[in-house]
Amino acid sequence: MSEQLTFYTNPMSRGRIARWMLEETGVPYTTEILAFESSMKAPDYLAVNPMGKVPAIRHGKTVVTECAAICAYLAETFPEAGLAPTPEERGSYYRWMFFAAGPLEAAVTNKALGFDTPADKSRMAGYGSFADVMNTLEKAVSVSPFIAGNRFTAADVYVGSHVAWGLGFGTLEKRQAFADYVARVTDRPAYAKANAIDEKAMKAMQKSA
Ligand SMILES: N[C@@H](CCC(=O)N[C@@H](CS)C(=O)NCC(=O)O)C(=O)O
Repeated sequence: MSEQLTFYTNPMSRGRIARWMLEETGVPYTTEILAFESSMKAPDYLAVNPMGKVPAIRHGKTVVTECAAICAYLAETFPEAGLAPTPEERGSYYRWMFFAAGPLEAAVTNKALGFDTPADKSRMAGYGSFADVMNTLEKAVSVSPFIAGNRFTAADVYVGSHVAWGLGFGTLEKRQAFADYVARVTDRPAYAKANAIDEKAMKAMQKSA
């Protein structure tokens, strides 16, 4: 019997990245929607993720937090979905997934908070500067149709989510290469389905608030 898969999320969060990945795998899962500042900080959930943040998944006895790790875990655990990298894709797959989880996330967050690395201190910052990150990301999404090569992988769920959210919220520079990449990676039934589920959940939460 397959193991129980539980998804902890809030529809107004990065949980949407994990939802998209779950829908890409096509495996059944149950969802627990948590409220910021209440159930997300309650002992039951802190036992799952001591950070008190979403998303998280529990698969049997295995807990995975961090969107990038959830994407990679699901791709490897459900290889029939075809979203894990081939040996040829593996380098770019991990390179850009980690780049998005580290330098990109940090640069975008700091910029949104009004901080950019002083030019004489960029050596100390893992992401260098916001400009370095934007230019590098533009090259990464332009050399091949997908981030790891010629086909869609779990790395596109993660990197594509960052780029789509960044363009949507205005935290990423508006560049044609970013918009083209988002159009390529989001043109998928699982993306539409995941968003429809979260939009519905979000409206239900807002109605009951
Ligand atoms: N590094 C984490 C970030 C998770 C995160 O920051 N989630 C936010 C929502 S987008 C959250 O749960 N915030 C609630 C809080 O910090 O109280 C990941 O990639 O999964």
